[in-house]
Amino acid sequence: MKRIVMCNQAADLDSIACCVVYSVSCNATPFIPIPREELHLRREAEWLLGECNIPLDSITFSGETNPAEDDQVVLVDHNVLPPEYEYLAPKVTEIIDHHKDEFPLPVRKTIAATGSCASLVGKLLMERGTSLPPPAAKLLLGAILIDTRCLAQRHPTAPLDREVAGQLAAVAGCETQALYNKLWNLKSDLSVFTLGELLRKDYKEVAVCGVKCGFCAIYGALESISGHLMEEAEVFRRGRQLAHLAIMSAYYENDTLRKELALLPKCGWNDATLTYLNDKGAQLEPKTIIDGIQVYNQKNTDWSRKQILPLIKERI
Ligand SMILES: [Mn+2]
Repeated sequence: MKRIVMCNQAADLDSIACCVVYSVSCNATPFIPIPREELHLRREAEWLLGECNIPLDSITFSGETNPAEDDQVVLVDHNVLPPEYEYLAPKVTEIIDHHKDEFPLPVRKTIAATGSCASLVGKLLMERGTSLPPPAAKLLLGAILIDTRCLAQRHPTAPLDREVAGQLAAVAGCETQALYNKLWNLKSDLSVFTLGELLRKDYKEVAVCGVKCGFCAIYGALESISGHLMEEAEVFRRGRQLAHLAIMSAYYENDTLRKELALLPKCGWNDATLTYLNDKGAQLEPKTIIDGIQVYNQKNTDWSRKQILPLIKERI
């Protein structure tokens, strides 16, 4: 019986932590669907894996395995398979996730609206009486802290995130604020990346009837990023044969959370989609034009890609 635990295509710290920890508990291979050489773009994840003594050669990346040969697939931190892995749907046996449930088949599902999927994985393993070694607890804890901005009293932190983080911190024996500060500094320092790397760093893609739409999430104001946004984004879009590309940014300005959204290329679809998103509650307002790209201020900052992506998908 060959089994993989697959993390989501953005491969953020939450996803990687859930994938690595849960795969050990169910005797499966952790599968991260990005090229191995792109792990270094997730500096906080790379650092925490090392800190928790997780050997990188115990993890499988895209191009290193053929998931078609596996018998069972467990999905963590996502329930919509990326277009190139859609064929795996009949092999999915279990899903642990905190995104809107869009998986059409009746499999074992643990899905709840927590800030971090790692909270659900941690809870599940502790409920099952699985002994969590301190490094595994630390890996999950780090993911929860990053996703909830150190358990901040605002969306998306849920009571379960706090409860599980407390239990994991006790097992890991580590100080949460110090761990968060280290991870946050690694995650928020974008100066080491090119614009092309920033577009690839936290990327998801959906397809409807062969029409592909990409979605880049960037930490930092789009205006503050050096490089020609339109040129780089168009190279990125054409390289992946995307009909549409959405770029979302999030950042703090004097402790106030700001979010921006831009849609490419310029076409009538954009206007209709923006109207649709606003009808649903996104509160998008024109903000500025960067390199010919209209950037919108997303005043509903409670919404992240988790909410926007399924709505955009409805519009493809
Ligand atoms: Mn997640």
